[in-house]
Amino acid sequence: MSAYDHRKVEKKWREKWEKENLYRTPEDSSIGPTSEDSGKKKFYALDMFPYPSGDGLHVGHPKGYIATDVYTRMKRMQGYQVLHPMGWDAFGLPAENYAIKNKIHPRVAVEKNIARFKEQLSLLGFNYDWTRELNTTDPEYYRWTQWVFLRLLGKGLAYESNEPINWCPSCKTGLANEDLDGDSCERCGTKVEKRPVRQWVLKITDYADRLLSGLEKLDWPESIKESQRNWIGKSEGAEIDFPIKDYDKKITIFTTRPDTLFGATYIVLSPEHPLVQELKPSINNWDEVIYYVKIALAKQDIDRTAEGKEKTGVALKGISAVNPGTGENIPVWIADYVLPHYGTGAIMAVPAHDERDLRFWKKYREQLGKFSAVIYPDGAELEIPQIIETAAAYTREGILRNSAEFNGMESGRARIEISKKYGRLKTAYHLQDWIFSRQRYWGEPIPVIHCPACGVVPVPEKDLPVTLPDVATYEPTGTEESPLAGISEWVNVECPRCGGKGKRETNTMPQWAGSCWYYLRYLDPKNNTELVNREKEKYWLPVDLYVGGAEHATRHLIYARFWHKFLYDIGVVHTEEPFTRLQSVGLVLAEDGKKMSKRWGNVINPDDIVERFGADTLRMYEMFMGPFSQSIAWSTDNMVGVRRFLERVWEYVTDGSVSLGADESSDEQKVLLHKTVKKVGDDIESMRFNTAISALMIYLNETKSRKPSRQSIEAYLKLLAPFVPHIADELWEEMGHTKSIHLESWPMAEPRYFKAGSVTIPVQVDGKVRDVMIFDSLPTKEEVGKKVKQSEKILRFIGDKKIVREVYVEGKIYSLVLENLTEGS
Ligand code: ANZ
Ligand code: ZN
Repeated sequence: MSAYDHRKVEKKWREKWEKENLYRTPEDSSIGPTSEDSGKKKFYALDMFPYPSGDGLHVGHPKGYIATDVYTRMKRMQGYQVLHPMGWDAFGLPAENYAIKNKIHPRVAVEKNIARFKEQLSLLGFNYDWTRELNTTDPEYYRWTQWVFLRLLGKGLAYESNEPINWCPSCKTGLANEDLDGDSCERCGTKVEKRPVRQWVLKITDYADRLLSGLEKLDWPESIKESQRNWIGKSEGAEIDFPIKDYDKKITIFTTRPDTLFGATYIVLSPEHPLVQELKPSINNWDEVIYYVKIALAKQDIDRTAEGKEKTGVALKGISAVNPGTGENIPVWIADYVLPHYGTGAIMAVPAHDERDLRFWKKYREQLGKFSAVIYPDGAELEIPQIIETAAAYTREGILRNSAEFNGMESGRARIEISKKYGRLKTAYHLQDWIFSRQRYWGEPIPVIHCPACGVVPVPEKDLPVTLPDVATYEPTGTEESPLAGISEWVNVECPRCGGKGKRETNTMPQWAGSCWYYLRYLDPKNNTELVNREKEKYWLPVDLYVGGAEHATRHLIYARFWHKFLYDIGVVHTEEPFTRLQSVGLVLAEDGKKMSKRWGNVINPDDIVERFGADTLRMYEMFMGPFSQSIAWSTDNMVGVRRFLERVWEYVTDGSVSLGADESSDEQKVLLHKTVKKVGDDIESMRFNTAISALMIYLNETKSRKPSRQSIEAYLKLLAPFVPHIADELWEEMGHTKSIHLESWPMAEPRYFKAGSVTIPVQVDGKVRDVMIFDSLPTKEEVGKKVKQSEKILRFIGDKKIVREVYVEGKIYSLVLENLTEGS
């Protein structure tokens, strides 16, 4: 047979698979009682769908897609009903900024980019069911995104707010906290400002606790779970009320250390705290106060709270509060390190037991008076002068002193007792509600109408989708209004409630909206009466394997879990979590070790690699590079090594030496084959693709010189098929099969060789392995020795010689040393 020509082979099989719809998942697999597939177990593998950017794919992008492709191909061969879909996440800033830069309508740009992405992906031989392809910018898709918004609105989980938000002066839009990189816009790097802008907000905080506890059951990388925990930031503490002297008002503070109440020396409010305005008549230094407030408002949270930054503040002169424990009057301050959105936006400061409070006290000590320590380490003393001098507060737990009836109590109990007497136990979350509107064109219109008489009126469901109109300029206006505001025919509508003159909401949804629920739409992409059919949802959910980049650890993966839990609450889905198992993909770095980017000129285009070396080589190489979740630099040399391996496979199968008769493999060959079957299956299952491929390479090396049996070659090709689907199908056909190898069943590692816990012990004679013994469980030296003496192979090597030593390394190896006639003589 001719040499391996990847161009010919790959084109042939791609066309054939497409013509035969090899990878189409039946629509009614679960629900049609007549469907022959109805009883099959399902496997739903999901890739994080891409933004179709204008640059096309580089070789790093498909790494995750190759992994799910390998995985699902194996699952299909193992008899599962597989769902492996793909689509496009095409709303949002990246697509819009690209369109603006290149002066084309975003819709046109997106269409063009999708066509390009799809063409590139199709070269890689993926088993996607393209009949389920979806696009978040398709009105038939975003109709349901809008539908979910209306449901959230109906349940009081979407609301309008006018508080200052993050504003990117370059992208000219508001941003959620999650969209910041420190104090800068994550998209363009511009430092963001605080601006009060009318915006829509989703009450994700109502789900904080469930988002946290739900993590426990998930098979996700620990690092991603940890980022979510940190992002949610749950803190158990208490709220305590401090009366304001001569006012019928109180200040409620949040603290994680209510046990330190008797040491609270002053109160600090955030500059935004509403009490600041309310107390104005009694504040003697109002000019100074208002000046400080103004400056604080312009700052980013991160600049206000950063570790190293010096903390500043201003006393509210004329105001004092009463420490409810000691009954003493204490000063009230404002300081920008106290954030308005956390806890109650007010704190009690305890210099003896909190580092930050101590540093602040040292700075303003003349105005803040004396403080005392109230928590003591068991059996030890604390000296205030020493605390001040070393700036080392005692922040640990201990025994209470100077705390009236709580003296002698331990911190743990005091926390509860003091909270009960002076306030209440309270849990706080750092997570904030999700700023859900953008002042941009390219997003889902928010489906509400503002009516002067009725207020906010939801667009009736029957009128969905509210489609994006065409505009002359889609560039941001910078006026806190989206470009949609300029299209009066679109904006001015009848109020659905009173028939009066209403105006459409002109803000659009953030780019994360469409990806909050897309995995549901794949199950039922053409349904135009509901988001997803209940039976299909029941069959396919949850997603069994979700693969994508770790950069989505907080945003996408928190938002999608939030929407899913909401959809669960309103009965659309039956599982509490969408993604059971998550696997992150490591980056493919450029050959120079840098991130692949147009900026560095180090991008490798998959089309070129496919053309020169073949998609199978590219696929196998990317899975072979190293541990899947690690970032690893591309190496053309190593890729060429993989190509050579495939050439050797080609020769091995096509060189005419295959024995077509009965299986003549020796026991040793069988052990190797079954070991390989077991290893490759287990490794794919746990996404250790690199070691699966090594096992396939070792197998070929060790069997190449022998005459292969038909059974063993067939099994071997099946193991290769998920990685290199084109060449595998070609060689399969070459062996006389007419049905695609991808519809064959996965080889079994025979229990005879691979009982659970089975042990193989190589046996050496004078340092060379001559046989392998198989046991059901860990054998003793006697058991191995007995079997060794029955092995014909071993006996042949022993011949007439005497055995001088037998060494057994438990579970590893058994060695015989024979009498050496020349030794020592
Ligand atoms: C008194 C106290 C005494 C505190 C002490 C700590 C140690 P986490 O762990 O993040 O929940 N705090 C409360 N609200 C705040 C806000 N809006 N901005 C800035 N700081 C705030 O931190 C909780 C602690 O951070 C609270 O407990 C409070 O200081 C401060 F020995 O109260 B603590
Ligand atoms: Zn109205």
